Amino acid sequence: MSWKDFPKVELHMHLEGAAPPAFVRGLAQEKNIDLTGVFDERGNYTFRDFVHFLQVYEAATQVLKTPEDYGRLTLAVLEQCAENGVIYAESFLSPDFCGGRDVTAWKEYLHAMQEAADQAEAQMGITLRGIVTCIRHFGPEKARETALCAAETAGDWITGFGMGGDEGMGRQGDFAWAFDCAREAGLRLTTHAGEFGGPESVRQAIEDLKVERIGHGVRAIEDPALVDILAEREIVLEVCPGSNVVLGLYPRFAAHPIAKLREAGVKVTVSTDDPPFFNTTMTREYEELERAFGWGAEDFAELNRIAIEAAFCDEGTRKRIK
Ligand code: ES4
Ligand code: ZN
Repeated sequence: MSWKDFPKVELHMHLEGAAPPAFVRGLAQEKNIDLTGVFDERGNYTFRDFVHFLQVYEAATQVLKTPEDYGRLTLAVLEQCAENGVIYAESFLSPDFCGGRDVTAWKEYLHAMQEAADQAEAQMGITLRGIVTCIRHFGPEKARETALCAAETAGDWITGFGMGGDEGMGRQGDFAWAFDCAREAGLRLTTHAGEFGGPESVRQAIEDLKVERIGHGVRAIEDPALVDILAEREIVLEVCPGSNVVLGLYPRFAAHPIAKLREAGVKVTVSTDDPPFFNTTMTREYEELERAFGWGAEDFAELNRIAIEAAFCDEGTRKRIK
């Protein structure tokens, strides 16, 4: 069957990373910005490996200069999500690219994104919440400024704080100040761990940052005692299988540990990460999971129930999307 219209909840998506290539090219043309190296001859994003992916990603964000650009981006992304049956999404938002972590500028960008999200909700019935994210390879000091932006705008719409970027740089615990600051502002916490870092990075995320969800986390499978900890503490994994396959963690969907983690009692959910970069959509993730593991409507409904319970939103919103 086609999973396109099956209602879906997605917890792990990067807003700039979800920018449709045609949208980015359009803005580049309007502003006369040279994007050599960002796209291949077929017009898709192109990169060699994870670190190069992060560079291309940053290069593509050059076209996003103003709050208005971010409003347009939000609308373009939510259109794609809604077309794939997504009814509720959480997106990582980066003050680093939105005014360079200046609180006043950040509020303007945020306002534009929220207005676009309100419009998408009215027109397409999709609900968005924002997770402010710091970028690990920019270092702990910038993460601190990012956390202050997050704390200043914490509320009904900015509901979480997270960290992405190069997991090879520093340790999770180097960023504890930022996560403590965000927690004190009432924000819910997640961090990328166990993607390029091994199981130790997942342990550090839990112990040093005290997050309740983990972006990816899939390499916990290499440490059975850690898998038990994740299951016991009900730490939710935001698993992005298509992203992991394209970035070479696993050679194909059938080799991905999501099914084993789920069988071990870990709460797993499914997301796209940076959909056009990884040639994916939520529909495609479901199709591949069906093909690899024989998952069907009951399995996907269960993943969505877990995602709704783990969503960083208030109870009223949770009831509405149930
Ligand atoms: C990421 Cl900082 C960032 N942006 C987009 N995708 C990512 N994956 C890991 N870190
Ligand atoms: Zn990610």
